[in-house]
Amino acid sequence: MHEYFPGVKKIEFEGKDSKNPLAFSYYNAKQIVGDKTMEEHLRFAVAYWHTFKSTGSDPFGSGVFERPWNKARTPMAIAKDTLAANFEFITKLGVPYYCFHDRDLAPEGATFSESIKNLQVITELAKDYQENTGKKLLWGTANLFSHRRYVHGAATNPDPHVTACAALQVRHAIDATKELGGENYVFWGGREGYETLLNTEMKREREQLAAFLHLCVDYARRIGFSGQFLIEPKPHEPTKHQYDFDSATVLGFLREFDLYDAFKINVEANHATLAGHSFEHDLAVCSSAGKLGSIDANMGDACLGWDTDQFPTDINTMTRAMLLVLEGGGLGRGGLNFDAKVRRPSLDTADLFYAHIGGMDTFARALLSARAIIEDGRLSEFRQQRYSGWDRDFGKSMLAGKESLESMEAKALERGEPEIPSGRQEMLENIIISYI
Ligand code: XLS
Ligand code: NI
Ligand code: NI
Repeated sequence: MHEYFPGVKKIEFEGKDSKNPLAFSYYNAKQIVGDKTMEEHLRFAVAYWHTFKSTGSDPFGSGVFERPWNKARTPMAIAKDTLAANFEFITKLGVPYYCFHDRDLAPEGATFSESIKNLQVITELAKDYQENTGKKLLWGTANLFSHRRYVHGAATNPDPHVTACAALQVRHAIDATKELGGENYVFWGGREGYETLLNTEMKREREQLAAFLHLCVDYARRIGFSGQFLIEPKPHEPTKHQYDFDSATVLGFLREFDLYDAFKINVEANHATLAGHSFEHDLAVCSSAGKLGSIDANMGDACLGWDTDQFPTDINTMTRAMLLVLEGGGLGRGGLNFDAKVRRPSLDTADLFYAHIGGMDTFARALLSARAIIEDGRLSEFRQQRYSGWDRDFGKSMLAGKESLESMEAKALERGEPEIPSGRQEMLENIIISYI
């Protein structure tokens, strides 16, 4: 069988003093951290689109990556080569999962039937690779944003004919995900949003999106797909106003249209920051609602206002993220999908390994630090103390609905002006710093 990464052997853990760029310094898959191995905590996935299909193109120039798996003469031959490269890559990297869009896996055909067939053929091959390598699918999704037919959106399109095309695509993407034992299925908004209200009826578009998602839920139930459905929020890009702006907006949308129980959220770090939040904020919104489904692990660039999809290297941010994940009971059937791409000048296939190794080591360190911070206990103790009034007498009684404005007023009058304590932010930040 052809080897696409001949210079690379299985990436091993060598410890933090290692100078080998093709080794892990912190990620030690079988190391026990608390109640699970690192591998079980982190559930890493490689994103097919960035790692294998990204060309390095930008608005100023076309593709520059000359990937050996993208060279065959027909689109289906390329798809087969790419599949081989994917399984070689995730096996050498030691990552348990991958994620794809239907169109990453198999090319669009000349007709709808051909597109469906292409996906089925590659899905069968992927199934064999999974069986032979033990690798698994974290999630699948449908690309409802690249093709010309979707310029005005998919489910939110002013023409239901286009929405029918999207339905066809999602149906087969769910089938492929089910066939491959995918643990989740993701809906990212793509072009579900708008450029100008001059040509847009927002009320209709949001109702269409909800009706479409109901069809998807019904279909998945009917065919017995047991994976978790996830929505991935993003505030802008490609459209100016994306309907799934952030996690809080999506949770409100799900409630409004009776979809709440059927979905969790896939939080992407760079999308949260584009929405003007921190990554932690969006994680906290989900986790406090019991809705944290999975994570697209990447980061943006503070100097650039778009989805730069860089590999995560910021230990401070990722430690705070892992704190939230651990405090919320872990990732469940979700995982950490590297929705991240190497920069345009990172031309070599070796760069794909360096990028993922860095991301994995960052999260391994973040996991270890977060676990140590939890064991230290000072942070949670401080927070518990800060709210302890709500666990006592009239705090508790107000929460139980047993007080009135009058009875609360009586308490205020009785107790007089409260003493106000410090929030201690800097002291708490120092606890984090001492562990990273
Ligand atoms: C784009 C999104 C996309 C989703 C999957 O910004 O992150 O890659 O994760 O459609
Ligand atoms: Ni994403
Ligand atoms: Ni993104």
